[in-house]
Amino acid sequence: MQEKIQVLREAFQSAIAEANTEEALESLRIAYLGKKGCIADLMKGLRDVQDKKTAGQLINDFKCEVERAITEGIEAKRAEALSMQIRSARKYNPTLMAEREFGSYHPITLATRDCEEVFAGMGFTFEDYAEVVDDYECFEALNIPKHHPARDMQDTYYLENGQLLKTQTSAAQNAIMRKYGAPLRAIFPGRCFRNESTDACHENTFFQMEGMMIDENISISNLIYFMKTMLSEVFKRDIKVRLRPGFFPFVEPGFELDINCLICGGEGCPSCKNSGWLELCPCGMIHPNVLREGGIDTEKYTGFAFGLGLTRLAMMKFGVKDIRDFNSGNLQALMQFKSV
Ligand code: FA5
Repeated sequence: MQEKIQVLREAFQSAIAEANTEEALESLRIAYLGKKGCIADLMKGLRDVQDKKTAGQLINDFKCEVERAITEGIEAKRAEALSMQIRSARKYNPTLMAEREFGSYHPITLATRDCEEVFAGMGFTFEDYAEVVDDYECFEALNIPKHHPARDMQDTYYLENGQLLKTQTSAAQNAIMRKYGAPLRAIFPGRCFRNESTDACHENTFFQMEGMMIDENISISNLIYFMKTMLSEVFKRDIKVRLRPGFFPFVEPGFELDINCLICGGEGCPSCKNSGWLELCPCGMIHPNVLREGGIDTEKYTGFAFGLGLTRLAMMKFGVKDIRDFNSGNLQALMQFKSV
């Protein structure tokens, strides 16, 4: 019996060394431990053996050896398969990335970047400013004292603590003058809030981009040159503009710069309130009171400022007929600008 077991043990050892898969190990289990397997045969042979106890013990030891070797082999194979799975899951798979849907930049972000690029090329710095400001920043520093009728033009959201939601990017003018002094060239885009009834060209939340240039001998011709350059570079084509007098207490003289509506080509449509023109960029020479309030020497320096309606510019640039689409969160509408 001992010799028989030794022959089987050697055969088992070479078979298990070659069993590379869990299936191969399972086949070995059936061949050795199954009902009709080698060990069952050995047990049947016990009938013809005299020292049954010793032989039985030998068979049992061999059976335990086989069981342990097969169980350990299967566990090792399973651990190996699991770690392969984890490794391959971590692998970067470029084909999966290609199938994924990516978001896109908001058209106002795209328009802002275009403007920034144009102004950066003309030596302007780029500033950020708060959305919650106080009465001084938004009005008083801009030559709009309390009870001035010009306040009515901007229906303001006041907070309980007396602060307010910025109605115009001009609210940053004073802080920027105080921060840099003169000479100065800066643009500062920002979100503005007004309690307005909305229509195709009015939103209660919209973007403006303010710009200021302060230096010696700055005149209206500089203002007109910068406005024209900015618009022709942003739109990359000839567009009709008109300049007409406009009143803002913080500029003197003040102008309204309108753009010929690019949605209807000037014929009149809801996007331009049927006038064929869209108010886009009021501007003017900064009022001496405002310069003085910003700590600028008005004997030496003059400057211009403008308040570009960035959301309206994005409407015209991308042919969006209704300004409300920008804040709608309608992904189908916004995703169209993916490849712009
Ligand atoms: C102002 O806000 C002035 N601060 C602009 C300015 C700056 C004048 C510096 C002179 C010097 P106004 O309220 O007109 O002006 O707004 C400026 C531009 O913002 C408008 O021409 C328009 O393009 C845009 N705008 C104003 N209100 C809305 C609105 N409700 N929805 C969308 N765009 C608006």
